[in-house]
Amino acid sequence: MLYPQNSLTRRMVDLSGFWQIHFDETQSGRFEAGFEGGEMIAVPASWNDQIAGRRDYLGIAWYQTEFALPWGWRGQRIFIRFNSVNYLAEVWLNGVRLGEHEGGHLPFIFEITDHVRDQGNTLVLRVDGELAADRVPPGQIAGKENITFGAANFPDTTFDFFPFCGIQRPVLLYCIPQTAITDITVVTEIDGTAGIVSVQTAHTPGEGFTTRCTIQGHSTFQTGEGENGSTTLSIPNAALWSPQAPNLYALTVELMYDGAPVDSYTLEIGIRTIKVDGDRLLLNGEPVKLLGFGRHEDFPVIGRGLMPALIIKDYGLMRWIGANSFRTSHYPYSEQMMQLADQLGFLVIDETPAVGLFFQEPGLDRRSQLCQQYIRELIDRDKNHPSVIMWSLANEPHTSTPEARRAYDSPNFTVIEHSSQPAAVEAFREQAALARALDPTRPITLVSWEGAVEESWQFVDVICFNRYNGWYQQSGRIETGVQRLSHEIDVIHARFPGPFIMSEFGADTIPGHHADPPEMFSEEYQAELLSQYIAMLNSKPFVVGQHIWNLCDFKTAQGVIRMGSYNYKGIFTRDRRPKMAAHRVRQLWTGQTESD
Ligand code: GCB
Repeated sequence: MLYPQNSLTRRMVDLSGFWQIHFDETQSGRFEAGFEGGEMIAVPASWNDQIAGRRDYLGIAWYQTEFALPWGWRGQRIFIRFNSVNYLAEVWLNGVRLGEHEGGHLPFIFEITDHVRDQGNTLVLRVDGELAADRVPPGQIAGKENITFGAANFPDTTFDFFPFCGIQRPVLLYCIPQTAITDITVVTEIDGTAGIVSVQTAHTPGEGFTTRCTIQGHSTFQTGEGENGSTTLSIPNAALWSPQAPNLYALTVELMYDGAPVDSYTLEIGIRTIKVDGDRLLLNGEPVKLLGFGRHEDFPVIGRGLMPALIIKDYGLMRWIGANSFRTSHYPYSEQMMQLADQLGFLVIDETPAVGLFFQEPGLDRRSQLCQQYIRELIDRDKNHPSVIMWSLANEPHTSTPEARRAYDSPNFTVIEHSSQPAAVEAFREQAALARALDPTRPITLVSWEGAVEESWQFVDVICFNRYNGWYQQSGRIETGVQRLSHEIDVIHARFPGPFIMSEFGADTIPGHHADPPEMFSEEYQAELLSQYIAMLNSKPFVVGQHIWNLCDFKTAQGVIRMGSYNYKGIFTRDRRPKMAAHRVRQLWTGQTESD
């Protein structure tokens, strides 16, 4: 999927601004053609903390805006693109239903060429933010104990972040030529000092078209027998892409007719390889270690809405602390975040919105289909980013059987046969195969807290493990917790050899709360816990990554383990001020002290 852009042949305008919203608690209204008397709402941004009294509203809301067709677009093909609407969106233009899309965080597009007027267009969305057991991420099963937290949450999520709703990323209106480039897929290899760039292109069907691909002075043609083509460019003495030197090349694809370009699209690409070799993760043939974070798109007032300044701020914080990597926990991040990862040189574990899954409860078929849809949409969206080095199929699905859990929780981590539920194994077998078929070039992972009883790890290339010893377990006893964890990691590695990433570890910390000796929730405790984890992880050669949970404090549902409905495991506060641990981690990761 190509991000809209302005070029010689393409135009794009952003419909962000003040729209109207009508909350439809009783679900009685049909407002396909528009409505009177709504409230004002800023798009993009979640509605929850923006509109007074709507923080916990997760029902139906109708959005509307008006727009005119920009001058000169008539005669082109015209589309509307929603970068992210959470959770389910149904869309109408001038009363004509365009379609619907399920799942927040991934873009969707409708062609509106035949429905758009020159002026006075009314765009209407019905957004459904309800949590339900057959959605992904799922809500609770009615009448059952909360599968993740034991005690009830409000709103009743199965995951540990606030279920913000609404139009959370820009809505773009764009036009392309009648016959246009519709897709580009880039794969890079390294041959000695040359970069080998394979480009596959697709265009709308048409006779007599050829495609030209150019990278800074190197160009090749693929002659168009049909709408799909491929070509390979060799770049001598290529400047490779890496965190130390995020070199990018502009690849321009032109669709030619009668010797002249009728469409042109430019993509920033990076020449790099990513491979698993035994216990190592190799970037451009060299071992690489990931230092970084799990994060959230989360900020006061805007909720999960796109805020470009916050993206810059967070990359600045990650740079300062010596991070080179992050995981898009627990859903795909904005396309702007991904573009900057390419430009700034961050290594990204790109995660689908599958979090808090369960496999015995009703709705499994729907949930599994949605997971597959998300894998397709994510790879389609992000396949050309050099920063994306791995696909994460899910975070913390609840996979083990109760018997396996009981045996594993013993001092020696006893692993019994068939430790995962068969339905979970089947689901991840299929998902892993799908991801590999769609992208054979990148490793895949599954992020789990289950430990060596996670049978679905057999399908992935890299183990990503979340664990909170010294916090949820061995509370108050950091050393005991880290020792036990060290042993557990060895047990996991013996069962699932290969590169291992500690994808979450941390401790909730109230900024300004101090204790000596360190005590849970104090700044000292967080700094000490992270130091001991990092030392232990550094001692194991197969550990290729350490991602602290979390970069910043973030909003959650209400529940007894979340004071003020925040997760306080950030090493920066929600408004991005450093806690003591931020300085400690910076010292450990960069060797620099506060005064440097
Ligand atoms: C986890 C989850 C993450 C939570 C974290 C915590 O394992 O993956 O979403 O926020 O634990 O702090 O409990």
